[in-house]
Amino acid sequence: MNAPELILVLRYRKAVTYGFHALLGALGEHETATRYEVRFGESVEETARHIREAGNVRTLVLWSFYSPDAAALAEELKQVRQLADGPNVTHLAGGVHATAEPVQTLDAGWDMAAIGEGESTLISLVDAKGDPSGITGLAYRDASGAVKKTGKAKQRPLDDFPGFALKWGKINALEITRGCVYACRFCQTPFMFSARFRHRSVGNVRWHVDQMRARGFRDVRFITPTALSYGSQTEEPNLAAVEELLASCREGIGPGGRVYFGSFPSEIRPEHVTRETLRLVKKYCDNTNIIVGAQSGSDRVLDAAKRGHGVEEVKRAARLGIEEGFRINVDMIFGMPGEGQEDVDDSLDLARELADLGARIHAHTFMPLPGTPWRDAPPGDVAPATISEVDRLSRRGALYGHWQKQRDHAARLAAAAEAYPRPGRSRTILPTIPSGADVDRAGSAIPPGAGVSSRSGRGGQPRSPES
Ligand code: B12
Ligand code: SF4
Repeated sequence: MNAPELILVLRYRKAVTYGFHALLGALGEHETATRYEVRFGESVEETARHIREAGNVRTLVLWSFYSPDAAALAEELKQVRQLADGPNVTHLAGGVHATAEPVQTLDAGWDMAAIGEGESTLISLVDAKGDPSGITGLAYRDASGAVKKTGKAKQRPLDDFPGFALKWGKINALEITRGCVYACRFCQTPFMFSARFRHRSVGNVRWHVDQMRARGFRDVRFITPTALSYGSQTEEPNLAAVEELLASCREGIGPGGRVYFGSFPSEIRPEHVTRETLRLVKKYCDNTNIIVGAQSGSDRVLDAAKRGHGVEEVKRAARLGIEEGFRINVDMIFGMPGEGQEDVDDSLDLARELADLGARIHAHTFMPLPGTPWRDAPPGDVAPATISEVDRLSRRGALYGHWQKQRDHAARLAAAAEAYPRPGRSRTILPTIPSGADVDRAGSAIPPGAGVSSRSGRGGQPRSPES
């Protein structure tokens, strides 16, 4: 067999695999003249060993991570470089963090950052045997040290590429929807992919399910920003499309197979929870739990975050879900920008009320995530009194989550944002006190455009994080 012209080494971590599997799915179906090999580095040492064993062959080391892990992975990158390096080796980081913060990514030591969707970028790099010239969706430093960005990565229909990597036996939850019409200020999804939904067709989903069944896989799960938005282009669910999808998956996976919808790794927006939607899930799916995104017990905070729903919808969703026999897990974020003590009390009241109903709270500390409108917000913190109440709920088994670890992540992300200011954009979007602004009952200001009863976030058109 001919020697490879290009080696792709994936720094492969179990925590974040879906993005890599989508990339490999695209590559596996792509016909190229380049002779390449793919190797998985499950640790620093294994990654370095693959690089060493590549000898002088052109080697692209691929990294994929979310922002809270960026600092730790920059340390890993240093270790890998100490163990194995050479002029033939290029370290390329992609995914949500590299997209939002390409300059930080380059400064942290990566040779190139991939911005946006990676399928077309990666197959073009493989066709070009690793040479980035003329390939869109990349950022790197030129010979003078200036950052060069090569334009927007191609966004193609989801049906154009498989959702996972059959060729390498890497199968996971299937991405059925990319992008999001909502514009929640703590979330990167609409800014990363676009403020509209792109759905995988039912026929294409069914092809994946058939492939899974043929290989002995029995559980079908979905990646989607909002499960009941499948097939819709607006905020209204398209239940006919959801039913067609679920019926086809149910049939495809066959007896003994299981379909999960509205549970890990996706969730349902509270206002989409109705008896009709719950019964649809019950009819075709196997999940006994549903994840509902609530985020706060304060309407003021929900409006500032542009969630597009209120607290009442959350309570209704939990009640209906429990009445219909589901275990309800409710996501809540503490420490969002502008949150005052009364808002925290409202959130704790909601948490207690939901816990009494039988729901479980998945608690998070607000993190100012790169690529979101609240990237420059202060880190979320939780007062000691709140911590003891949250602890009490968790001892009852009514609350869980990594909210303590997220406080550390939040502080680190805020420091990184300070170190990389975005002139003219930074704090204008936060609930600071402009003159003449409405002042809420807790005395803090309501940001312009985020009035108490407004639903200004609904269907908003977010700007790209780098624009
Ligand atoms: C599924 C998911 C998870 C899963 C991941 C499971 C797994 N094994 O992969 C789990 C539950 C573990 C998870 C955890 C967390 N998550 Co999460 N998660 C998601 C979710 C819902 C989908 C991500 C996904 O897989 N999409 C499908 C794939 C195909 O897309 P992708 O990963 O973006 O990859 C594409 C591109 O980014 C690019 N790409 C990716 N990597 C690379 C690498 C190279 C070399 C190239 C060229 C391109 C490239 O190409 C891919 C194909 O186009 C998103 C929200 C969303 N709807 O997108 C949040 C999201 C990614 N998560 C987020 C966060 C913050 C977290 C947590 C930190 C939260 C927490 N609870 O503490 C944790 C920590 C995880 C960790 N250790 O790093 C944020 C990340 C924002 C940021 N800037 O960091 C997101 C965007 C949600 C949000 N709030 O905005 N998450
Ligand atoms: S509904 Fe909000 S939180 Fe969920 S993916 Fe869309 S923008 Fe993000």
